[in-house]
Amino acid sequence: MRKLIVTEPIEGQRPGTSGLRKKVAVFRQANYLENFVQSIFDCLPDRQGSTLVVGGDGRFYNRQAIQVILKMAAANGFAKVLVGQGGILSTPAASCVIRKRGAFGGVVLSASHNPGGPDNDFGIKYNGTNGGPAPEQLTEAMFARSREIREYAISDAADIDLDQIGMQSMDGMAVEVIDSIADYAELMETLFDFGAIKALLSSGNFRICFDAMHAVTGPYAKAILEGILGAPAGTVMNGVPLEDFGGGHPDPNLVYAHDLVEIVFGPDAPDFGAASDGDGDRNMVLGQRFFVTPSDSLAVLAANATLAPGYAKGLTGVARSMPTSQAADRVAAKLGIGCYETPTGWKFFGSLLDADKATLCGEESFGTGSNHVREKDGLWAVLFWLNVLAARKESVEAIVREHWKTYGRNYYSRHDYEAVDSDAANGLVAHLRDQLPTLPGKKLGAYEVSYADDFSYTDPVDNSVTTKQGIRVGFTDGSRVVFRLSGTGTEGATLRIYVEKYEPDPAKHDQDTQAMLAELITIANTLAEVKTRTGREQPTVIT
Ligand code: VG1
Ligand code: CO
Repeated sequence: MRKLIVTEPIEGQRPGTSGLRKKVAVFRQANYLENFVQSIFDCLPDRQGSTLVVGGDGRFYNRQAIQVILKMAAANGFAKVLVGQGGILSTPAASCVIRKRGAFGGVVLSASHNPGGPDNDFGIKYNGTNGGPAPEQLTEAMFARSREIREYAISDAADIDLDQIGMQSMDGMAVEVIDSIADYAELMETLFDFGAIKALLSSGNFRICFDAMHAVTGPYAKAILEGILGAPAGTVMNGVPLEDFGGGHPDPNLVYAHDLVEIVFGPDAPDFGAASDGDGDRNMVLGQRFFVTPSDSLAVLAANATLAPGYAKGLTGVARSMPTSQAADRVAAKLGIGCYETPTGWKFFGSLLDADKATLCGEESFGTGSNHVREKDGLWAVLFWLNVLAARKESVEAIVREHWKTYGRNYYSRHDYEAVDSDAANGLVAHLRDQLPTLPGKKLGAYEVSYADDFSYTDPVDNSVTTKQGIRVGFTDGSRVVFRLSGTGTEGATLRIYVEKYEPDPAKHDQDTQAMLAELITIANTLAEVKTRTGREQPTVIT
């Protein structure tokens, strides 16, 4: 039976870079989840009689939240919900299912790379009919709704059996529990040369290792890499999703994917290593004792895209988030295709992909994707690399080094200062903003400032404007430093400083990244008064 429950607005339900993320304890407060879900539904007036997709990354509270969402969907007029078996859908798989099944939208439960478990993080976001994250105007409308909500609708029906594939019913609404992997695996097969990848993996002289970090990609990677593509059992490590990701940060970078890093930089290193994050949308790609930066990965995939059947016709354009290095821009220029610079977060790529202005998109934060879905996609990136390796029959390192020779190398690093005092972080950004008008033309060490601004973006498709997306200081030689505050953290503020230096000379392509960037890092720290304002001597994480 449908019930209306009286509630009060709860503070702080503004979605960030990728949905609403809070500590589990916050989500478990009375009415917290219900208020936000009703705020989502209230912003979707056309939902009556439509189909919703629901699934998550399997972290702690996933199953309970899904039962609540199903009951609220039943009471809010949805005709049908498709839910991943066990409540599992990786973020790219959720996007795939929404598109393939023509659903109205989807609710994705994930805090992505943030740690999980009772004392850690949970998250929720809404994806639209195109399979992509709700755009800013919609997430802002949901937030506005959360501030005036007075009641929510929920069914008092019994829980659904999430493990039983097939049709069930809840208060007149159909609930179909679907295989979490099948639709996604089928899509991958249409994009890549599975025959060539299979031949490579079974050739006996190519070894790979995939670290699922105890997160959602485990079953997907096992089914596709070990199942369909015939990689040896054990290729996928940490492959069983755990509610707390084994206590780690499910964030695929050189710091947190340490199990994999030890193997890939060890004495018996495989030819290829990869990892993905909590919800399966990020990827890290490694060759034998060789790290590929995410910005380079986007550029290399763009340059080699036609080797994969799904992209054989070429790309219409590439898009990257503003802090991502400009390596992809050089490929786009050479290919004579469009190149777009968007604010951080996948929601800004949606309109470009829908309008076919961009085919590939990427972010420096280990995110790469294409128009096959409307989310970044970790396992897709891994398969793309394997397709390129199978076609070129060269090592990862050889391919990247040749890329640098052709296009020059963009040395790149990001320094994060996590859980900084929020007032101090806001003060730091305000101080940078104040300096902007005085910077152009100024000499800072060996560098001369050519422009300094607070990044503002006008979407070329719908003309929506998004302001204050990060402070950029560009130098006359093409180097850049960028500053912004994270929109995914749940504790204080996280300051991110992105540093990039372009080096055309192949004789200088073998340097240590931090050493190459040392002077720019000092300039950035001085401009932002990082030590005095944050009280920190060193970044928490360097990627
Ligand atoms: C971070 C990354 C951003 C990414 C976002 C979501 O956001 O910088 O590039 O899109 O996480 O990724 P922020 O605001 O903390 O810098 V995921 O894999 O956490 O959904
Ligand atoms: Co993620």
